[in-house]
Amino acid sequence: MLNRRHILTALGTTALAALAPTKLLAAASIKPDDASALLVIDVQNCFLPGGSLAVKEGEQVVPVINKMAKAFANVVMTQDWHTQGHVSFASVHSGKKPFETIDLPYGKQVLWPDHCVQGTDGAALSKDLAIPHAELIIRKGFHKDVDSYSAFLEADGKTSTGLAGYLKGRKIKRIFVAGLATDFCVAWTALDARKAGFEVYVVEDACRGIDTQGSLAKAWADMAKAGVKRIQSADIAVSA
Ligand code: VGL
Ligand code: ZN
Repeated sequence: MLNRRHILTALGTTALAALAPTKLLAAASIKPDDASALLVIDVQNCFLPGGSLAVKEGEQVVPVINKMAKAFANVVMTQDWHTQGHVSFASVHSGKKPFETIDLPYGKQVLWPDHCVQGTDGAALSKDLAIPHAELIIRKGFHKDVDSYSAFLEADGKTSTGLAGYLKGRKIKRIFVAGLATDFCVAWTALDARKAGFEVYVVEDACRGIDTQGSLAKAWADMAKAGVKRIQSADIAVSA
């Protein structure tokens, strides 16, 4: 005869047995294919500890990205690449301090400390990135009077970097976005990738944010609304 305790134990075991394989599968359920590309956004010295616009815990994305990149046949990296005296620098607007905003012809612009000036050490990619198979490095923000958080479109909303054309030419359909910073270059890139018709995943633990004036929560809300999928690096299968 089964008493109440036996029945509960039996149920418990069944429930566990049923859960375990599902959980294991869910742990790495996304397998990048040849139509997938990883976009590694702005993992540059200026955004890392000691940099002029250091993102909190920014260095923690590097090992996560290096590991994840092994799952991708296609990897593209970006570099924020500003002129000296770039319009996004607070230092060129008298009386303005970093993290304040101004109105520019193309809209509202957050002002930043000088960062990622072309050819400087701060603009270099982190030496700890280990992605030798990355096939393209795209630079952005190189027009003095226009910023470009997005890897696809400059902040005027119309000047293309050419990245969508490149990816479409390579028959890429799915974009996975990682890097710095979640609420600026990662989010703007993910949103523009959606607008360009790609399926888009942002890998949360492979990104870190700046979070000024509620920007991080807003970025995640905007991305959710646009159909960007929020995933973790453990969701991606890295085959042996
Ligand atoms: C970025 C602020 C200014 C970024 C670039 O990479 O997210 N943020 N320039
Ligand atoms: Zn910048």
